[in-house]
Amino acid sequence: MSRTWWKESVVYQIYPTSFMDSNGDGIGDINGIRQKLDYLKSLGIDVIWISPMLESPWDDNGYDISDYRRIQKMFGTMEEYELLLKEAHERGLKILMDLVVNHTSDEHAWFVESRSSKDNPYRDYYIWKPARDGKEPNNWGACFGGSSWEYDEKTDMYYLHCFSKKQPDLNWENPTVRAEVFDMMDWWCQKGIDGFRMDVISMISKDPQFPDGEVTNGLYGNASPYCCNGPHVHEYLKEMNEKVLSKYDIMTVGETAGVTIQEAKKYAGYDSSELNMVFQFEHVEIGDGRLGKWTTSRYDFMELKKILSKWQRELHGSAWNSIFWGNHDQPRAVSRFGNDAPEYREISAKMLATCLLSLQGTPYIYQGDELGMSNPRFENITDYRDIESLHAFQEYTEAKLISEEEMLECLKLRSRDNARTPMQWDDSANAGFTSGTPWIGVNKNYPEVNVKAELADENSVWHYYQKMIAVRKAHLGLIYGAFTLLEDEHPQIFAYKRKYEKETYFVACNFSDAEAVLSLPEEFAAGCECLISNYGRETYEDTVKMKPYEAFVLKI
Ligand code: TEU
Ligand code: CA
Repeated sequence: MSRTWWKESVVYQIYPTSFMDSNGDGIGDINGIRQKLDYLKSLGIDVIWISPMLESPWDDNGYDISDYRRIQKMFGTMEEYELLLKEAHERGLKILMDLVVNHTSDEHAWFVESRSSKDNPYRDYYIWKPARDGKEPNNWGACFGGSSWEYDEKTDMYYLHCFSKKQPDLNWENPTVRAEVFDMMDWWCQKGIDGFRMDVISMISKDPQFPDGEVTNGLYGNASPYCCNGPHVHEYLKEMNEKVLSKYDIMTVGETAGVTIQEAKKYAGYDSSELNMVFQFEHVEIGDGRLGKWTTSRYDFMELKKILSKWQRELHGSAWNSIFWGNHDQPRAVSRFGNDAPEYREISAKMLATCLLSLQGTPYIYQGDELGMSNPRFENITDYRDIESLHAFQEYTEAKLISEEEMLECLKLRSRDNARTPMQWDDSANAGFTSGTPWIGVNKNYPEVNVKAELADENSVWHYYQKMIAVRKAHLGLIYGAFTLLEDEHPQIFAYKRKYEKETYFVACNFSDAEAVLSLPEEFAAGCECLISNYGRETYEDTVKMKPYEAFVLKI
């Protein structure tokens, strides 16, 4: 196993709109991030992934880019971005750019040209189809509601948009599109960015037949089988690697919704010459029902354990994992996988940190999870901002697939806005995030859950994250070690061994609010070094009565 910086890094994701507002307009910005670089350095992270900050009409909070080479005004200027890069590098921190090239904004100059006429040179930068029987070319539903096809009167054709109608999909079959994207990527690498998180990169090659999908929600066909992991996706990524990625010492992570183990080995295989790693989503989709993520059921622990173990076991030796509980699209980790009740929020957040930072793969910490930030549980649909949540609420309640009350309960658990409330810096107004009016409500628990309070409390979630990051970095076995699942059938405990050269580690995480009995493996029973315990225990022997959400790491 060759040692590599991006395998040994801990990544911190910043959602810039909600991280820190330096100019009082209620929206986070670049200078706000610069102010917090020392905070991030003190946590012990190495790489910062920042969600898009490029010019955008803000239909999907910046994942609809209208100019790939200009910084979005509300975040600041190119000079401020370059200063951020410089000051991050001065601290030994790297910065990943969020690359959104499956689609652009409909306000991108390319699309404005493309839609202007059928023989415009940019026409084939996008995917245009004629009507089928006077209607959309197929039955695909868009991720943000409605059909995946938008009719354009001017040229009497439909264009494809897998997300919102303001996010037309680029036509990657067109070599000129690929060349434009690679040129833009190179331009950013020349500026000194340290890599890319690649938005829905598994979707850049579609099934050329564009067949109808299975109707699962009673409204539209499921497009995923025909627009994820398509026929040319690996060809395009090999070309990207050859023309751009291979020229720089950068890190790449692909967002590959719908990816299987076999596909992941193609995207991120050590011998694939494509990407360094990918995000898989099987664990965060546990509990999905007939309306997909819109459910109030949390998750089945045994399924979670099975999925995480599968990815640990089956990628080992052939591809590198990424490990995450949350991001800007997911609810808060402690609400989704831990327990955000006051008596369990902190201890279960520490348990999740223990698991996140003791598995093989690059760990990704989402802003605020190091505090144990939880879902805000907004009461009204007017509290929500996310296009996905708002469209789903409207579409599903109007179609009478679910009541408004039930849908609000689903939003409280699964809406993307749960992770997009402002970062909680202190107990002053708006949690110290802004001196203005925040673009979205602040979680009401900010007086208790905030950076200032947690830095002052050595038993805080924050200090536990800092310590667990340090434990991971001090023990290569927790990074590179082979994973073996133990206690496969235990209904509460996720226990596993990590073996690396002469070192063996034992990790146990109680995912339940009840006590759980665990017999330590023979080699650990006679007492060994306890590297960390979220209950502060120093030794573990023989048979352990684990407390609710107890977690620990042992080493021999
Ligand atoms: O997300 C891709 C995606 O599939 C999301 O819709 C996510 O899986 C879903 O919301 C979870 O329920 C990426 C970005 O991360 C997301 O923020 C963008 O909205 C989307 O692509 C379009 O760019
Ligand atoms: Ca601002």
